[in-house]
Amino acid sequence: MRRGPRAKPGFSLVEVALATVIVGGLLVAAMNLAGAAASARQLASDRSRAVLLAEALLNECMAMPYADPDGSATLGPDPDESTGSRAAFDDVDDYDGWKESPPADRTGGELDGYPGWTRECEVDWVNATEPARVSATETGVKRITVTVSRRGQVVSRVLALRTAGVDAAEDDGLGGTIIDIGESIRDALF
Ligand SMILES: [Ca+2]
Ligand SMILES: [Ca+2]
Repeated sequence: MRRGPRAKPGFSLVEVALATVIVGGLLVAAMNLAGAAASARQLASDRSRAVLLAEALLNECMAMPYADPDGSATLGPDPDESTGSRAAFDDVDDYDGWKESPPADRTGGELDGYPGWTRECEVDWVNATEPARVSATETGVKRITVTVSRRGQVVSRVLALRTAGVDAAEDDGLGGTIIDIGESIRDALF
């Protein structure tokens, strides 16, 4: 009795479909991995640029006198100092409420390469022994917080404490401590 012809070896439709699905899945995984690596690189780059931006404004602010030379005792710029740039700022708390997008130099010239970036500053009186506690009145200690964001996401935040005593002691002009914003410090101060 003759047997029918044996099926030729090859791939069935199901096998081909399965292989296509597997290869497709691997491709997607590889692309996701590449995408994640690119995002991580972008994030690292953003973070280092953001820290530089934040520290530049923090240092500029810290170099100012603690108190306004004209005697104004309220936080924030006086009316004649609100010129749209930081050119007329003459004391630490003039930077309170400052917000710029994109970041600019003191005279208002936009910094190249930062479209979509925002830099802002907040200055508060804080308790000398407990800098997490904000005070409504003068304490002799101002806490300066600079935040840099990109497209609405905070990328860097640095802060420092500035005391009135530094001016009296005629320190090196950078009185205070720049505090690196580790998670523990963030928890303690925000
Ligand atoms: Ca002022
Ligand atoms: Ca002021």
